[in-house]
Amino acid sequence: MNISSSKTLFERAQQSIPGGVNSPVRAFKSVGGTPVFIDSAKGAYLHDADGNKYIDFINSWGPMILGHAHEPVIRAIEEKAAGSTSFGAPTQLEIEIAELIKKMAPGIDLIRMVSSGTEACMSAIRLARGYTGRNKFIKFEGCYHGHADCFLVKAGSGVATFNIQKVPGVTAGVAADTLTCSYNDIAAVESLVAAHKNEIAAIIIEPVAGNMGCVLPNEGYLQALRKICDREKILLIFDEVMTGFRLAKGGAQEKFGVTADLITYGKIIGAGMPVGAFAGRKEIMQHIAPVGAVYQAGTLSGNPLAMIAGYTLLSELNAHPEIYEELEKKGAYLEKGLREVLSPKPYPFTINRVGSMISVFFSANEVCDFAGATAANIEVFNKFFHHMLDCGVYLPPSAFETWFISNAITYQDLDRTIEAASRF
Ligand code: KE4
Repeated sequence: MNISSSKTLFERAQQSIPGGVNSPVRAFKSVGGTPVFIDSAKGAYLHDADGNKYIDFINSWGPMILGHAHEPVIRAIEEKAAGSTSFGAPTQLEIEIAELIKKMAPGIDLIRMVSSGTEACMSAIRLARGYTGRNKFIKFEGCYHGHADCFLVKAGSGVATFNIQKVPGVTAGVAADTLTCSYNDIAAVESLVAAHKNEIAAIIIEPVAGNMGCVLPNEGYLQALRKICDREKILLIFDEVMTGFRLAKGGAQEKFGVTADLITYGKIIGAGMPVGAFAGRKEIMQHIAPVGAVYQAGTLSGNPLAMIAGYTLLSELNAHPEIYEELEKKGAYLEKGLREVLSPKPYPFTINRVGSMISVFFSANEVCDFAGATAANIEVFNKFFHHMLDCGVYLPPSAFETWFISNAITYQDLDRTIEAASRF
């Protein structure tokens, strides 16, 4: 493919932006090569600065569940923008999206909007600490909850992609309150809880991990975490920034039948506009200012453009639950096709999938935690990534990221993706 414009733009970008990108994982640093600069997108397709067209399996890292430039969302933003982009004052629309989310997802009495998943997760940890009076929390190796200091300990996503063992700038003091153990190992959680009796405010988890590639919870794992939290009076926080409104209307809580104490959202609830949120029962959420003393704030929290975009997308998902069945069928079709065409290849592989979240690991073993993900053959993944990109299929540029399927993708697109993989 001719990507000369992207090459020129990347050179230029690096003169003014660190690494030429505004988020590290976009830089193709781990897969190598030049990141393609995107000019526009519509439905399931991206168009880069050289006019190349790609089938998109990043979908802005999750938000574009109904595809790019989804007509109703674009129209809603255009209309709303005419009335200004932000007021910094309360609006009826914020009530409407809050009431809609309460209708769609379990376990929510109150929800606070913020502007990113990082803000949502860091606020949820502060609230858990303020509510319990405890300082420590447990996160899982390979899980990513945004770039707040306290989360940058054995984190996934870009931290794993670049194998950053210790992030400079994160102080020992902050890291000391972050306890970690491997995903899917309930005994490890029990040991941490025993060693830090009455010190742990929360356990935060991606109920389906997407930031070490797609990794599923073992049967009963989430339920076991729920039991430990109930027994130890620890708050269970589901980070549903990726899974929320993607795995089901009620996200992972609905899919796995486990209700968390706090839930964080992002991505889909903004339909590609900057939105995050944290939510939960009133007895916890009412500790948030201005009702309680746990301070949290944001200039653009709940701004009308982001709210109307999210409200429009969520309304469609709420009204058409059949979308989730369609996404499941498309995910299963892609998984089946990839298994068929990759089997005769010289590289062992395994595929993890939940609904429209899927990952291919070049490993002979099952991948159920970060150790398994890092043991996979990254070099082969990087070759696969570039092969697929040259075939017009845009996968996440890291072995430690899940792919996202949008409902705008057609079975013809899926066949083209499978055919491209058959030529690897
Ligand atoms: P943001 O601050 O990037 O909006 O959300 C942080 C976050 C929190 N929780 C989960 C489960 C997430 O996946 C994320 C962000 N996801 C990454 C993709 N792995 C964003 C992509 C990027 O960092 O550029």
